[in-house]
Parts: sequence; structure tokens; C-alpha cells
Amino acid sequence: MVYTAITGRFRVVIIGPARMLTAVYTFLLEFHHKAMTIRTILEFPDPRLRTTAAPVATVDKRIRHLLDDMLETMYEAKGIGLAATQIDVHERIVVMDLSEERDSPLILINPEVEIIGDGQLEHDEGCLSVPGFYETVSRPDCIRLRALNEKGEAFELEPDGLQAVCIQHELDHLNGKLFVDYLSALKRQRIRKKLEKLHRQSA
Ligand code: QAP
Ligand code: CO
Repeated sequence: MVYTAITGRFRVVIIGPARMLTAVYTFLLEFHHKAMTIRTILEFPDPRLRTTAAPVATVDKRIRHLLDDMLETMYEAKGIGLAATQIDVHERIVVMDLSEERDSPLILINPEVEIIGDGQLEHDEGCLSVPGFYETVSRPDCIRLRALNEKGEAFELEPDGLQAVCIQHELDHLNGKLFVDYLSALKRQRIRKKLEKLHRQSA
């Protein structure tokens, strides 16, 4: 039930608790400098994807704002990982979320990977910068990750399975490398031609 009263120039609307909460949340988003922006994702074969990203010197407000935008952009695109390179920001930052519920972000700042075992793992990979294409890639299975979190604190992880694959895929982006680089030149060229055609059509 919505009750409306006209009081002079103002319309007073009495709303339910759910809508009230939504209104308060919208207000906080707009006026608390927490507003996030969905950024444009570069697509293969854009040469900017070949840039080597620079280390983050200090994890400050600017970096945390960028992390918010990256998470928003990744969730909106229904991705599981996004590197700053993909939104044309050439700093060593990655966001990931492998959870079904999309509520467990993992943030990697200045990530470094060390291979600590012999095994290889084959996995089908896709990429928000190579939309619509999925191919099998083989990568080291046993790795150790060292990175900083959103507070600038160092942490370590020994991921396996999809998490190990995704971390290596995202770290490649920071070095200007794409999963299509592991495919044959013929496959890569086919993907490039199809994406170039799509880009022409939408231009
Ligand atoms: C990297 O990729 C990854 O083609 C993250 O139409 C992917 O989030 C690592 C996506 C798989 C390991 C395994 C791709 C969304 C998302 C598309 C992604 C698409 C829509 C890719
Ligand atoms: Co990617």
C-alpha cells in the first residue's frame, strides 16, 4: 500500500520498509563516494592488451576505488576473473570470484607465482577479452601465489584446480599475454578474424 498526500509543493509518499531501505542505500551509494563504475573491457586483438603492467606502489583510496570498479565490471560481465589490463589500466591488480554465489571476491595486488611442482593441468579457458571462445590450455598444476590484499597486507596461497588456472591466466594479462597465445597460430588467427569482423559490425 502506498499512501500519497499532497502538501503544498511536496508530495509525501509513505513507503514500506523494503523500499525505504532501497532508498537509503541508493542515497548512501550516491553521496558516500562509493558509487562504482562499469568499465569498458578491451577485446582481442586490441594492442593495449599487450601492455606490461607496473607494480602498485601503495594500496590507497585510489586503488580501492579501482578495485570496486573492477569487481563491478567483472560481476556485470559474469566473469570469474579480471585483470586491470583488460580495462586499460596498466597496474598489477587482479580481481577474481570463483564462488557459485558470486560473493567471495579474491583480490591480488602485485601477484607473483612460483611453480613448485612438476605436474601440468589441462583446462578449458575463456576470457572476457576474447568473448565467445573457449579452448583447452595446459598450465603448471602446483604453484605458490604471493600477493597483497586490498589493505596492502601480504598473503600466500597454494591454489589448485580452477583457482590455479585462473590465477595464472590473470597474471598473464598483467604481462600482456592472452590464453590464445598458447593455441596454434591457425586457431589464434581464426579467433582474431571472427572478433575483428564482429568489431567492424558493431562500429
Ligand atoms: C579466466 O575468464 C578463466 O567468452 C576468466 O562470452 C576462464 O571470466 C580462467 C566470459 C576460464 C580459467 C578458466 C567469457 C564471459 C568470462 C566469455 C572469464 C563470455 C562471457 C570469462
Ligand atoms: Co582473461
